[in-house]
Amino acid sequence: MHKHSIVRKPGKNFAGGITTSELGKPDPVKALEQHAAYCYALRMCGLELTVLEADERYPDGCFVEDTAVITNDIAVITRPGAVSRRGEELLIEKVISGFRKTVRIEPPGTLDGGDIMKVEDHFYIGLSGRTDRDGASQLAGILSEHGFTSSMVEVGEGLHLKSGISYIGRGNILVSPPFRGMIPGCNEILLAEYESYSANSLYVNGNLLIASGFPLMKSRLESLGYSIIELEMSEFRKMDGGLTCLSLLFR
Ligand code: CIR
Repeated sequence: MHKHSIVRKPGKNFAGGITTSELGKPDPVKALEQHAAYCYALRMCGLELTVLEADERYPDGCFVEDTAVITNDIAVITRPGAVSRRGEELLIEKVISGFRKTVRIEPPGTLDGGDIMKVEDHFYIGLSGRTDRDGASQLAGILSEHGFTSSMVEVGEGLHLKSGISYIGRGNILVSPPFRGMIPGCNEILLAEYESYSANSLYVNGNLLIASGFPLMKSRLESLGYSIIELEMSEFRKMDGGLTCLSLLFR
């Protein structure tokens, strides 16, 4: 069970962040409303929230997932792969150090939290445009000192590992077509190509947060008995972000 969550509101210059999507500019007011709904959903899942104000120096700062990897006894502060995002992790480090001992990914390694997927006690570390082998090896070493196993997987397509795949408990993973077959031993729920964005879903305390607008995956998950909370994510999607990206969750 997760007890706490750290989130950061999107700022006025949210549209100034990095994106590859061609969905147009996000509306910062709408983004703030969608963020408030996200926070409400996390509270409904039983989490206590630390809600940070936007820091206008970092237009991508609401995507806090990328700044840390948190286990029950340690928080690994990342070194974001995008140069414009370096510094976000130091702001988060200050907050997390109230909850956990912290250690850092050291230069020249880079690592984004969006590339880290935990499946029970095993961590998958995606090697992507943001996470390099040095950053991944540093994380693997720290995790192993704390009793966790890990393995590296190549992220061929998309921004991060979790842009195309999410572990949703009960041995199930949501997978968009290019990410098929990457995670052994899990039951793959394969998404239609046109519903690929919905692969980034957030399983938290027995509830599954999904982006609205993906009826096919929603009905499949309902038929599997998941308790679903649907959230409008249009503005975050325009900036290549999804549901997992907006929070750090821990016990
Ligand atoms: C970026 O490109 O860094 C942001 N615009 C989106 C980050 C999304 N984060 C995530 O998937 N964990």
